[in-house]
Amino acid sequence: MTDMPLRMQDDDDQSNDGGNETGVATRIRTKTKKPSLYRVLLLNDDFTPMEFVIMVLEQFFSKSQEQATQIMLHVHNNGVGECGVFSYEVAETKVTQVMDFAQKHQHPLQCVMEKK
Ligand code: TYC
Repeated sequence: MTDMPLRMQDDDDQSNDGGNETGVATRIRTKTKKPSLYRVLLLNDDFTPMEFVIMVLEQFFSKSQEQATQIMLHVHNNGVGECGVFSYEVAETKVTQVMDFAQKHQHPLQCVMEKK
């Protein structure tokens, strides 16, 4: 989509400028930007307990016990798996929450984000 053309405000020429159009030029921006989306991923490791990963998926990604178990097993078997898709700010918050929680419990669980 293209911007609207320049438009003169105050172009009624009451300003004694002899038609010089000294009004303020304004541009109406009509472009809208869709926010970019980011996948939040969990990475497999050999040490983080399966139950802990399930808890992370339930607590931070609002997954049911069944969904959480499926995602955890997918990560366990494939090395990586998707927890959800979010705006940049939300994805960044999720990654920080998971990494802080894992560190607090001394598990090496890794959580990353990637642009879709
Ligand atoms: N591989 C881990 C185990 O056997 C379980 C695990 C699953 C770890 C998913 C991390 O993101 C992960 N205990």
